[in-house]
Amino acid sequence: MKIYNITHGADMDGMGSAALLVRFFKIPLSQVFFADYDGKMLDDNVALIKKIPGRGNLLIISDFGMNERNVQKIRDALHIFKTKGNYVIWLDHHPWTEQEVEQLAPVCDILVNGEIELCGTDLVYEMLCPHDKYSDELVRITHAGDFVDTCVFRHKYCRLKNGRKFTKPMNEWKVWSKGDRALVDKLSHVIKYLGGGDNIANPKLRKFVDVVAHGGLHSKFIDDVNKQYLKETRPYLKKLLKTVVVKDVKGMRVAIGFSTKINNQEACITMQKQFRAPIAIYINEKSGHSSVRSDVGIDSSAISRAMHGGGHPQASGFGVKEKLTKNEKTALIEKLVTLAKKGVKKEKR
Ligand SMILES: [Mn+2]
Repeated sequence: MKIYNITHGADMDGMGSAALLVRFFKIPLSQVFFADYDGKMLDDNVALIKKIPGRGNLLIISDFGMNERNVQKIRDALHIFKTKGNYVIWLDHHPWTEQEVEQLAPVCDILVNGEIELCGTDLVYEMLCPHDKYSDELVRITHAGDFVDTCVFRHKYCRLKNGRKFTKPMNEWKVWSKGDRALVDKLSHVIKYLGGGDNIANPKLRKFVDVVAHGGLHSKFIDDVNKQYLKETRPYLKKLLKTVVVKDVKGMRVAIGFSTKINNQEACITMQKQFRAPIAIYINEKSGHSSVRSDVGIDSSAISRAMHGGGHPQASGFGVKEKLTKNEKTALIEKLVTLAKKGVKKEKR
């Protein structure tokens, strides 16, 4: 039996999930693949699933969600894989629609989705892995990264133990310190730097998974890549700030900016701070991978959903065409503002 992992390739949650599986189940890196929501990577993963030879294998899909465009493709691939006598465990924490669950549950042996207090790495750790001290720390940091600026401060952390759920107040977990924040930022820089390129077998990301799997959360490798990232992205951060347009939506400032190379989270947080905007939208004008972030209490995910993406109330993403012309950018800004006016909600607290 071989274990394969397809994990979300864009953030630490996906990487943390893969690292735990590599650490505890000794999955060879050649059986770890990265997923993203649109285009080539999704098609390549679908092709991969169909092609996995033999029977009795296990595919674990982690921190990767569903959207309506992908359901049929993935369902068909998993159906072929399962019919050969293989197994599928899909652990996701993003919300799925009922139709998506109905479509995919029959082709999974275990399917978890819509878990709002746990990240993907939490799910992998609690449901599949033994525990050790290093992994506790890895999971704690990954959780903080996935819920950065949102759930970290207001939610209780919740764990599944012996199949039962119980919650512990966040402060008992000491989830957040300045050092944690710096590490979370560093890890997301490194993933940004090593990732991209639409390669589901990206050797650099595999190397990163390997380092993190084997105790390298605080390692020279990560420090060095981070330094390189900071050096190379400084001009792009400047460029971003020059392009920012601020619009008013329901009395709230929305900052929309264009650049490339910068980590999406960092781009949004920088715009939010610099322009005192509760909502920020970053368009990566080269790759098209775009992000929406909003302050706690504001649900901005409708913008991404309307753009055929998805995500959480305070952090979501969508794709746009690569290399937009000036006119297309203006039109995109108008469209985003219209969608924001229609969909952004202040949450009851
Ligand atoms: Mn996640």
